[in-house]
Amino acid sequence: MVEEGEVYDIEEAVTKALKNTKPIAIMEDLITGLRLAGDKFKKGEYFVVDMMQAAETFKEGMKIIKPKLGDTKKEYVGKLVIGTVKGDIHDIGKNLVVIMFEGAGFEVIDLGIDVHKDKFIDSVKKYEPDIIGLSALLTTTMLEMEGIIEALKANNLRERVKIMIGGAPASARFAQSIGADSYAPNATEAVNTALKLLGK
Ligand code: B12
Repeated sequence: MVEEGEVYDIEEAVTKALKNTKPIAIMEDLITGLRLAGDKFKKGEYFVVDMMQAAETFKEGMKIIKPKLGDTKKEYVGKLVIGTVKGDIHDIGKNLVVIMFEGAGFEVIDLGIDVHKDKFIDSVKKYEPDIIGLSALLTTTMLEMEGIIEALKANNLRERVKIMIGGAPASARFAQSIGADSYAPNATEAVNTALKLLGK
C-alpha cells in the first residue's frame, strides 16, 4: 500500500492489521513498501511525486503505529541529539531512529532536517548529549558528515560525544573513514550499538 501510495486507505488497513499483527512487524512492512517505491524511482518507473505519495502513506501509517510502539518505555539511559544533515530533507528513517531511542529510554533532541553543522556544534554545547546521530540519504549530503566531525574537533568537542551515522548510502567503512564512532543500518541496531557505545 505504501509502494502504491494509497494514502486514503492506509489508516483502515493498519488498524485492521493491528488486531493480529505486532506493531513492529507492520512497521517493517511499511518500510519495505517505501524501499520498493525507491527502487521504482531508481528504475525510472516512478516520479518524485510518486515517492512523495509513498512517503505520505508511510507517515500516515506510522501515526497509528507509533503510540503502540511506545508501550515499552524504559528508565533513562542517555541523551541523543539527532538530525538530517544540511541539504537533505529525508527524515523518515531518522524519525524511526527517534522512536526506537525514546522507546529504549533515551532523551532525544531532534534537530530536524537540513541541519547546518553549526547547529550540531551549538547543540553539543547546549544539551551535552552522550551521542550525536547524523542521518543522510543522498550520496552528496553524506559528505556533510565529515565536515560536522571536523567542526567538532575544531571546537574541542569531539571527545565529549560519541558519533553515530546512518542512512541508506552510509556504511561502517564510511563511518570509519570519516572518524565517526559507529554506523547502524537500521533503527533497532542503532539502539543496540548506542547502548554498547555507552557501555550499557
Ligand atoms: C521517501 C523518499 C523521498 C521523500 C522523502 C520524504 C521524507 N520526509 O523523508 C521525498 C519524495 C521528499 C524525496 C526527495 C528526494 N529524493 Co528521495 N527517497 C525516498 C526513498 C524512496 C525512501 C527513503 C526512506 O524513507 N526509506 C525508509 C527508511 C526507514 O529507511 P532509511 O531512511 O534508510 O532509514 C533507516 C536506516 O538508514 C537507519 N538510519 C537512518 N538515519 C539514521 C541515523 C542514524 C544516526 C543511524 C544510526 C541510523 C539511521 O535507520 C532507519 C530506520 O531503520 C529513497 C529510496 C531508498 N531506497 O532509500 C529515495 C532516495 C533516498 N531519494 C533519492 C533522491 C535522488 C531524491 C531527490 C534528489 C529526488 C529529486 N530529484 O528531487 C530528492 C532529494 C531532496 C533532498 N534535498 O533531500 C535517491 C538518492 C540517490 C543517491 N544515491 O543519492 C533515493 C535512494 C532513490 C533512488 N533509488 O534513486 N525522497
